[in-house]
Amino acid sequence: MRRSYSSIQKTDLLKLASIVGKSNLLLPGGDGTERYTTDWLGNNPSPLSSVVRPGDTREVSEVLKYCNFRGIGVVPQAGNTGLVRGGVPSESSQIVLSVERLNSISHIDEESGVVVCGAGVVLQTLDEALKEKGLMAPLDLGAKGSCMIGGNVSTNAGGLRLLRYGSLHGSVLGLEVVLANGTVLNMMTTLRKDNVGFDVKQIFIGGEGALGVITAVSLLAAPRPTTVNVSMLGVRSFENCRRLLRLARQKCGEIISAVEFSDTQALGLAMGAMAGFGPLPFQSPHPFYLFLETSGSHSSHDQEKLMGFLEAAQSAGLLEDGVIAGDVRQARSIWRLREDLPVGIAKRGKVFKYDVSLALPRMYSFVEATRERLSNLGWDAKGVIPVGYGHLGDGNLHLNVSTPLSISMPGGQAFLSALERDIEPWVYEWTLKEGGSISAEHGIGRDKVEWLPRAKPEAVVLAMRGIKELLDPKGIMNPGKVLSS
Ligand code: FAD
Ligand code: 2HG
Ligand code: ZN
Repeated sequence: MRRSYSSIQKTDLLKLASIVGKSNLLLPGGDGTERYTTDWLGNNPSPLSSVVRPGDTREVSEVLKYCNFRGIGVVPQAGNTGLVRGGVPSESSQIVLSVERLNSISHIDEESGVVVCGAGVVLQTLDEALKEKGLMAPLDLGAKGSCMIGGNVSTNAGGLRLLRYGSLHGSVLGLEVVLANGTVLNMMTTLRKDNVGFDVKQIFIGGEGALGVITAVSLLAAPRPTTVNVSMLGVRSFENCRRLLRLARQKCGEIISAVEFSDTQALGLAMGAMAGFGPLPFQSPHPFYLFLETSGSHSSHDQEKLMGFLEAAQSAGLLEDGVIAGDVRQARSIWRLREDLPVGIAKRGKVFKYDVSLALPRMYSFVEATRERLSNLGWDAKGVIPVGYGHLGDGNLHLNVSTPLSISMPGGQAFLSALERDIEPWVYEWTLKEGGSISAEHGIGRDKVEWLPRAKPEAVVLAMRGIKELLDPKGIMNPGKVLSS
């Protein structure tokens, strides 16, 4: 059953302005709403939506209470770097609720490593504040300069170091959440252990704004490593990347903090499209690249282990070439080659993105199968290039299908629609047939709503709907995302 939502009247805007202050209600046309209604990939489904920017939990509660009463759809937004159209409105009858003003870090406890902060703190800002106390955010991603902790928790973001520090389901200790009717759930514990009843906060971690607005977070930070080694290895085949991962686990297990990979096509596309991307630190290209980071507290111990791994890898014939960063600047430029891949690839033209978990032996087969399919259908001759990269250590592949066109170019719309029909539903069917996940870390958002019921058992989807109905009976929270209404 499709719900109906109220259209927004002038009286609604006056009421919202009275809650958050006139300057924190942005109206389309002149107030700069575009950066809130357009997502990172350039999708702008509802340019006419207004934006409300509450300054504290009480204001969030007042806004939601009013919108719930009026039946106005609310789209929570943090840094707006999401990749599945979850944080932008799909209709002008929805408003964006930005948490960007909830940006204070209230407390960092050096002894326990717990940090308490607002949902609008930018991840990189949080990490820099933690650094001063010898601590580190337990997650890291390429979007760290813009994404915010509230958005990270709401998407259960994975990123580059999940392999070492685990998911946010483990490192988030407490949350403050405002429900659709304005009720504030205070679950802001800073305790490591708390088994008093159900752990209700968990449903908001990865809740994608469909159940409530996260306003504050208490997070267990990690001790900041004092020795970090970053290396980039040239590898002949994906099979050898897997062998190297296994060997790295054997030889450097406890100090590994990231194992990422990219195929040569992904790096080639980014280098071709983005000025300043690269060059590669090798004489000649290799079919695959592995990015391996170790982190610890004893430099000679870590280096000895890393060298042991590299020597074993060389003797086993698994390595074509390799570099180890000699200083922080070199480490940074190696990491940029991996972290900026989405940025570089997006500069070429429209990209279709698929974020899947697959068993390692089948992970790269997905890219190969897509390449074969699109080539058989003649798309390679039209400049369509499927590439693969991602979080090898977590079994999370990012298949990106890059095109030379954007939607606004002449013929772009027809070209891209026809291509999309040849990619989807095939990619999702392939992933599900292999027992994989159609969303490893980016979420469902708007992009995969139709696929969620096929990716989970019916009884589980019903339980999800029951939770949604209980917490948001009028369906105002992020309408049309995660679960169809
Ligand atoms: P937004 O984009 O603003 O929102 C994301 C979702 O959360 C939306 O559904 C929104 O409604 C909801 N939401 C936001 N704030 C709240 C809140 N306070 N309460 C309730 N719901 C809320 N993701 C990864 O997992 N791993 C990566 O390695 C990674 N790398 C990236 C690299 C680049 C260059 C880019 C552009 C994106 C990357 N992402 C990655 C995707 C994205 O950065 C993450 O999903 C991130 O966690 C989103 O945070 P945000 O603050 O931008 O959230
Ligand atoms: C990454 O790991 C991000 O770089 C983005 O999750 C992946 O853009 C993508 O497909
Ligand atoms: Zn990723």
